[in-house]
Amino acid sequence: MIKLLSVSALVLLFSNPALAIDYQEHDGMLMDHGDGHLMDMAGGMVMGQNANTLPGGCDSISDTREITVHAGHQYAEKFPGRMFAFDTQEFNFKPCTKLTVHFVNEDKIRHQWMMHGLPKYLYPKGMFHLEITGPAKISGTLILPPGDKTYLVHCDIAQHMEKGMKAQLKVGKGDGDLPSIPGLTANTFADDYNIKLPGLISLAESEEKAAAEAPVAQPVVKAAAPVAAEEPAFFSGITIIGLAIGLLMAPFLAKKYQGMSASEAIAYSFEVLRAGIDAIVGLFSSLIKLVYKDKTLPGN
Ligand SMILES: [Cu+2]
Repeated sequence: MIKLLSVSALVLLFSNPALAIDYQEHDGMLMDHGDGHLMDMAGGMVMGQNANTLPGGCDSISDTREITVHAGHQYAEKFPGRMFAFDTQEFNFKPCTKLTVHFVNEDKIRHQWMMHGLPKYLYPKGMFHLEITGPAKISGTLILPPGDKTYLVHCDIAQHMEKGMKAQLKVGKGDGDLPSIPGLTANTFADDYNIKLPGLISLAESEEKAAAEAPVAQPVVKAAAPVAAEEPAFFSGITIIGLAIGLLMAPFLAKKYQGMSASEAIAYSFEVLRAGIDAIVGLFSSLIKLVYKDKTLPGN
């Protein structure tokens, strides 16, 4: 019974946040700031709102459409390496369509549905733009221009497009495809997710081997040689001499230090060190005398 209760408690605990998501509705709260720019106190924003003015070349509204676009992390899960996405990557409408977009941001961060390339005489900066901090919904309306053209739709928050929040909207037949649209067009910079770690390691090793075996241009070798020579070896000659002296002295010193206090031991160490240096200096000076004995200049 207790087990059953705890299981139900766990189920409740983990299912509750999913049930509790309450989308804030911004459509009734927006204030019109003119030029199609609408904002509300909760951070919702619409730019390029146009429900009435026909773009040049449109005799009438050809079609009236309403779409709901979801945005969020979960829509990127099917796209390897991507973090954010819309639930739709391609939209298609007739020229001169009156389009209402209901934008649902499911993440607890800010996202945009921003369309570029619209005629600037009608849309400030050529943009139609919905923006909201989620979870929330916001809606806007525009009238699409005439002609066949492909428009970029993306989220302009830093790195969100690069991480996958990118789509294309084709009016009429469009005029081509945009790159790096998740699941639709090839990445501008391709990633390879099929290769496994051991594969990557052997690839790196074979590249290293190939680089080592490859004939290198002569000047590069010449320039690199002195640098390589200056690099200290892990065990230099001095280190080995030091280690040898240390090992030889260790039993002798251990015996000497027995029963000494710390200060006595330090004082004694300095005494030994001084004696050692004296001995080495003496050795060197006698060596120098020996070497230069026969090389005295004539007349001296
Ligand atoms: Cu975003």
